[in-house]
Amino acid sequence: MADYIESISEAVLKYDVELVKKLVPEAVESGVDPILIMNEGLSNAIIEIGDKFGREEIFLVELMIAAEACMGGVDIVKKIILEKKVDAVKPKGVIVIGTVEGDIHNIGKDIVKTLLEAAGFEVHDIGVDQRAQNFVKKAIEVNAKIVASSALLTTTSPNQKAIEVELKEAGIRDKVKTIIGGAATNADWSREIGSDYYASTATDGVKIIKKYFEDVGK
Ligand code: B12
Repeated sequence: MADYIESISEAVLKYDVELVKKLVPEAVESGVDPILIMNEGLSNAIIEIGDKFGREEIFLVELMIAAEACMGGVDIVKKIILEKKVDAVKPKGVIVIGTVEGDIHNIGKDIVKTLLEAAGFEVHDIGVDQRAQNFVKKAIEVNAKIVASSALLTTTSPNQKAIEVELKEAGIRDKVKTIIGGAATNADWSREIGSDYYASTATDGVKIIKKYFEDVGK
């Protein structure tokens, strides 16, 4: 099992998109937990690549190819997780999710979305590079109880604050809870901008959201 996780990581680190696409379904077939594949095989590898990029050891183009390999793997895991979803009958709650304006990072957001859907929530993904107004517009349209935003860049995380402001301006701040995540965020940032919750991982985010809906109902 650990061998598969390691091989998947190595394939991302070697920018081998095809090998990632081959190994991921094989790993699942042989009983490796798909969530482990996302969190340890794929995410850890892309974060290592990001560190190399940060230290200027690799070029942007290499970062992009590694991201493509990682996304290829995440897409396969997503399909597998959602196929296995059992409690699809009645959604447990409505959530709007997206990546903030100026930011096109979607891997983490997509993992959060997949795990939420697998847990039975109705998730409206507005995509990447989304203005605060779009989060609010969608929340009103679908009557969401949670607005979740992802920010990976220190230059774009202020747009999570903009979501708080827009929710207030629309007069619905007391009707929805906000949760933030992504590498540019932390608990202090969450407190500073007044978001209700922060999670450092997709799994923790899903736990928080599940607990919220269990406590208050839909
Ligand atoms: C892959 C990647 C890219 C890919 C993105 C591909 C894609 N489709 O997403 C590409 C190559 C396009 C890219 C571009 C850029 N990137 Co980039 N990128 C990364 C990298 C390596 C990994 C991000 C990632 O996918 N991680 C894996 C996922 C699973 O982790 P995650 O997103 O953090 O999500 C997890 C949690 O945070 C959480 N989570 C995430 N969102 C949410 C939301 C909620 C609600 C919750 C509850 C939880 C949650 O759940 C996830 C799973 O547990 C990071 C390095 C890093 N350490 O983050 C740099 C990084 C974020 N990028 C960086 C930079 C600088 C850029 C560019 C500006 C580069 C350039 N010069 O052009 C551009 C910006 C483009 C833009 N406008 O957005 C910097 C940011 C520096 C900073 N402090 O602002 C980083 C940190 C790299 C570095 N060390 O320098 N990037």
